[in-house]
This record gives sequence, structure tokens and C-alpha cells, in this order.
Amino acid sequence: MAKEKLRIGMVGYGFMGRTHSNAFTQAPKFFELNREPELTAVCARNKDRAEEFAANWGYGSVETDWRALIERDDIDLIDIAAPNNMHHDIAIAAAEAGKMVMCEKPLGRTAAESAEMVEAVEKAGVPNMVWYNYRRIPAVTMAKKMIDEGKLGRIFHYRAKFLQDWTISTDLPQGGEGLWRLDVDVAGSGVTGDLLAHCIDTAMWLNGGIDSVSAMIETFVKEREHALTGEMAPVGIDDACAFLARFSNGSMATFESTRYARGHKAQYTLEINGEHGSLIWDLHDLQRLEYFDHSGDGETRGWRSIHITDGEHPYMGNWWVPGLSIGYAESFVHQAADFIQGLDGKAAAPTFADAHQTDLVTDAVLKSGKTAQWEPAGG
Ligand code: SOE
Repeated sequence: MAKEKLRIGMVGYGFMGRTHSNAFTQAPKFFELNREPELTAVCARNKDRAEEFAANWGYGSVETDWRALIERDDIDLIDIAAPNNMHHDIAIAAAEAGKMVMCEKPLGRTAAESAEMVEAVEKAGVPNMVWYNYRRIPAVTMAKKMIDEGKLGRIFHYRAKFLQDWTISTDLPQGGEGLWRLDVDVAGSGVTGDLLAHCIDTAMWLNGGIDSVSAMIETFVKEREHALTGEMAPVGIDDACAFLARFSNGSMATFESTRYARGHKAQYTLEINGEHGSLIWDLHDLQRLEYFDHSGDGETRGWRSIHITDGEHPYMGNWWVPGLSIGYAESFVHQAADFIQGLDGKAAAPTFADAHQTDLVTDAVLKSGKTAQWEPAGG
């Protein structure tokens, strides 16, 4: 019997438009889903490029105005892969039209924006999710399982960093395609909303809520040409941010992110130290989970490196054969599959409400960077 379709309207065709389109294409090929995702329409302002994108990924049609996309009766789900300043209005309009909504991270440029988005999806009662993909790297999902099973016992420390080096050149303009991440009006913030948001999402998923933060932020390049005006303009984003945090469970944390760590492209690492053991994960070696187990014989005790590629590991039974790795793109495939499975059962996380908690923490971090005080995080 033909499965019910999940008709997708994608807004945006950049890097994230590609990861999401790939996710919806692959998910039904590797996971048992009750609904068949269909790439129904893609929406972007540049019609020629939208048509090229549609042809490449198999979208059935193209729109150039997201409002027209939302008005269509043949769309069930609006997926927002457009720059951050578009998230709020599109998500709210989509929810009000009764569409399911998925949104690229961060949910809002501020927690005030995301609060309104949460209100809209909850009022409309529509399924919703935010693409914090790193939760669904199998080794990270495995860490969650181990923590929930109590393998680490009481948690003392959480440590995360996300390092890149692509904005060091002073010649790089702010604004425009790809570089809107440097324009504070579009992005909302710099590394805090773009990279630390990932670290905070994973951290709160693994280790619970964050109560308070104390941050240090820096903008190394103070002025950049604005791509849209051609004029030099002050840079409003944070180029680097480091903060201390206290979790509700009593553990303490350090977080660091920068786009000025020469040599590091996307080095997201996390470490958790508990009473009975520790875990370390590194995005540059993403199929490995380092585990120290303090139990047992002291003489042979030590760190073990678990290759998270066996069928019994999270998600891996749906892929190749034991020992063969999957990567970054598949974390989005897992998210698409979980979202679709969640439509007929327990809604998959992170929902808009979960992602709003992350925005509350990033707001507090940015505030603390200005006040040089500890700030309540409410996460
Ligand atoms: C920025 O360079 C970026 O692409 C982020 O926007 C993504 O969320 C992150 O996963 C990788 O880096």
C-alpha cells in the first residue's frame, strides 16, 4: 500500500538546504518510515538558481516568495534553511497556516524571537523541530545512552569547544551569501549563536539545564566592508567567546568557540567527567568515543577507544556492516528519520521549546560578555 506522503517545502538552497534535502532523500532508503518524504517545492529569491537546485535534488516545483510557498495546499512541512533573520517570520506564518515546521539552528536570533516561535507552534499544535544535528552523530547518541544508564555516575565536569579559522582575513566582507554569518543583523550573533549553540544544545541534552554563565567575548576585526553596500561598517558579531557555566545538577563547565583558531576547521570536542568514568568525543574523528571506566581491575584500567560502527550502536544497524563509518551528512538523515517517526508517536527532540532553552543560554552568555558578571541562564 502506498504510504502517506510528507510534502516538503524547503526555504533556502545554501549549505543547509543541501544537508536537509539530502536528509529527506536518504532517510526513507535507510529507515523504516510510515510516511514518504516528497521534495515538493523549494523557495529562494533567485529563480534560476532555485530551478537549478530543484533539478539537482528532485524538487517538483519552485517558488520565489516564501509566503506563496506557505499558502500552498500541497505542502505539509515547511523546512527553514534560510539565514537566521528569516527564521522568525517564516516559522510563525507556517505554524499559523497549520504547517509542520522544521528550522535550522539557532531557532531565533534572540530568545525573545524564539519565544514567539514556540508560542506559534504550540498554539497551532503543529509538529516542530530544530536541526541541532550533532546529537545524532552515533557516538554522541551513544554518550547520551551511557550517561542515562548511569555509567559515569555523578557528573562533575563538562567541557566543550568548537574551533574554526575561516574569518581571520580582514579582507573578508560581512553580509551577503555565505558571509551573512558575519553580519549581526542577519545572524543575531557570531560564534555564540552559530557554534556554541551546538555545544549548548548537546550539553543540555547530555547533562541537563544550565543555571548561570560567566563569559568573555571578543571581536578581533572591528570593521569589515559590507557586501551589500560596499562600505566599511562596524562588525557587530562576537568572533570568539569563552564561558564558564554551572549546570542544575551541580556540575561545572567550560565552553570555548572561535573562528580565529588557525588550523582548526570544525573542531567540535566535548568531554564529560563523572564519578565512575569519563567520555571524550571529537567531530574530527566522529565515529570514535573515548571512554574511561574506573570500575574493575586497577592494573588494567585505562582509556578505551570505542569505534561506534557496530550494528548495536545507535543508528548503525541501519547502515553498512560493522566497522564501516558514516559521517556528518548522516546526522541530518537521522534527524529527518526521527522527526518522521515522531509524527506517529513521541515527538522527536529538540523541539522549538527545547531550542528556545538554548537561545536563553546564548542570550545570557552574550549579556555576561558585556556586563562581565555571572548571569542567570534559565536553560
Ligand atoms: C559555520 O561555519 C557552520 O557552518 C555552522 O553554521 C554550522 O552550524 C556548523 O555545524 C558548522 O559550521
